[in-house]
Amino acid sequence: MIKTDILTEQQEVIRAAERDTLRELTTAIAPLEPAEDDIQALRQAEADLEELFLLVIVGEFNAGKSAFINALLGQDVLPEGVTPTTATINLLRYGPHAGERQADDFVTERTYPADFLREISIVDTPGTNAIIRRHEQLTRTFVPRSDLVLFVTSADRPFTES
Ligand SMILES: Nc1nc2c(ncn2[C@@H]2O[C@H](COP(=O)(O)OP(=O)(O)OP(=O)(O)O)[C@@H](O)[C@H]2O)c(=O)[nH]1
Ligand SMILES: [Mg+2]
Repeated sequence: MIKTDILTEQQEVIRAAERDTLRELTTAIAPLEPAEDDIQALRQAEADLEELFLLVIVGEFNAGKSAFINALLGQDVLPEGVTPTTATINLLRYGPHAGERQADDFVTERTYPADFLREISIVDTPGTNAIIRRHEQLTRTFVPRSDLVLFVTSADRPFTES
């Protein structure tokens, strides 16, 4: 588990207890042959405890979402560009080395050794008006789990339809 400065010792204890409860529940329901969705929900709840704070960045393509994240981290972690650049959802979390892994067709998992990421994982998303529309995954998987959603818009075109 990644140690954070955000939680107090007592809150860490509660988090550990909650994780144990989820594991017990997973074991307890196993003989009942639960649906895959239910098992997945428990696994996700456990994973969400690890990833305490999830910041999701959304907005149109070319709005500067990736640039915003790079500025936040003070390093060029994510590719930026004038054409639709971010093609998949990028889940960025702390790791001792910079790394990238294609989790599935829609999600790229990246690690980066920035201290900021020890406390907060960041989700960079493809622009909402890009040609390829793959927002279902985002709306279904990441927005409900997020603690903060930041909408980035360009001062050039602040109130477009999308
Ligand atoms: N002048 C200026 N350029 C910026 C700013 N923010 C981003 N850019 C540039 O605008 C372009 C688009 O930025 P990105 O960060 O790639 O935009 P994005 O929202 O991630 O775009 P997609 O990944 O395509 O959805 C890049 O060339 C950036 O370097 C800004 O505040 N000022
Ligand atoms: Mg981008």
